[in-house]
Amino acid sequence: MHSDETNLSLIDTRAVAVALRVQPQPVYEVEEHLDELEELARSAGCRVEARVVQSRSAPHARSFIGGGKAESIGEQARELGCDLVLFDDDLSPSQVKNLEKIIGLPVLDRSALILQLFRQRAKTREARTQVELAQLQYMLPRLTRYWRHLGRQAGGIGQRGGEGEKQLEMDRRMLRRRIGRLERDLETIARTRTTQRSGRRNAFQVSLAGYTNVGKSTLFNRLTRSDAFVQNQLFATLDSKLRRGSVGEGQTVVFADTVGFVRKLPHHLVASFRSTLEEVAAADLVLHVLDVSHPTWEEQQRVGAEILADLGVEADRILTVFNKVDRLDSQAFEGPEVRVSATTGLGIDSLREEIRRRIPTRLVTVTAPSEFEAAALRDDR
Ligand SMILES: Nc1nc2c(ncn2[C@@H]2O[C@H](COP(=O)(O)OP(=O)(O)OP(=O)(O)O)[C@@H](O)[C@H]2O)c(=O)[nH]1
Ligand SMILES: [Mg+2]
Repeated sequence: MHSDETNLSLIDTRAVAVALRVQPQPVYEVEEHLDELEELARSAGCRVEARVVQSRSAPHARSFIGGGKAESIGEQARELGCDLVLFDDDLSPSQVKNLEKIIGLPVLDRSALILQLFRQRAKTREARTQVELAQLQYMLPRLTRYWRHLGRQAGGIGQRGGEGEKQLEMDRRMLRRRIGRLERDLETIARTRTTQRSGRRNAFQVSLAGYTNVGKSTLFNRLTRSDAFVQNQLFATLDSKLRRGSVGEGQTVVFADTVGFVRKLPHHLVASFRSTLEEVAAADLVLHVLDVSHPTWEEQQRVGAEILADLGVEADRILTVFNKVDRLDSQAFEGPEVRVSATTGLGIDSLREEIRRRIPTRLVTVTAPSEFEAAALRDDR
């Protein structure tokens, strides 16, 4: 079996997006999270046709939003010709099953959506293996006949015909086998990576971390004069990329560009991206990049700081970089922080200087004078 057999596709699908507001959560916060869910959906190729916010004092145990509400969402979704219903919060496997039964369409929660988006993006063998593993582990307890509906479009699971429990059991067995295989593959890949990493340890490493779409790859390109993939979409980068860059005064460091963070990052995803994230964490210096033009950048900063703390990155190894300052009027954002614009180049030299200041002296590389400098030195004598 090759990996496409377990693939789903959200490309050209339409959805209703649903959020539960548990009082006293403010309405604007629920709407902001839905904005992001819609953005995640868009990045995966799925258009959100309608939004529903249900207020309750607590989630409904069986159906999360309540049976009556689920029924009306099902009707609305069918009227709008939708293919699926997205939930902003994580649902338990039994909630997914109950909701799908009531709604009559596939139900995806935020984690499932993020996993699907990652699946579409992953390019290198390691990223593909990591994402597929995370997705299958997530799907296994949630597998219902409704997933077929999506699987069909990509030649996915449930293709051998037949309905009912027997078919489901076959699908589950197939997934378990595939999961075992992927786990073994990943171990092999991780061993190779560790060997490669130990060979690189003499250079000062600087990794770029931060919320998705803040401009990490754009900044990476500017610092290393390269051409990593930049796109106004969530999770444009999934594969880490390493490259040397100059920080002035003849010194070079190794920069690492990696996957962005997002709030409510699925637990499985974090586990399978462990080796990628460990590389971020193992750097000598972590640039925590923020998009100061984003309406919720402060919340994104909190999410980023939590993830970095989880990964064991101490505060003194973090340098906060305020990006996209070109979008603000200059007075609006003052302070001693490192403020840059990766697109215009504003503040990049001070950033380089700031990085240089953090390189311990034992690592300062003594480079031979260039021919030009050598000539200048001779002339001096
Ligand atoms: N105005 C402005 N736009 C920027 C700046 N830096 C990046 N962008 C834009 O922001 C968008 C996202 O940039 P990326 O570099 O792909 O962001 P990223 O953090 O690598 O995103 P992911 O890989 O998805 O996590 C692109 O449309 C960039 O052109 C900046 O300094 N100013
Ligand atoms: Mg990127």
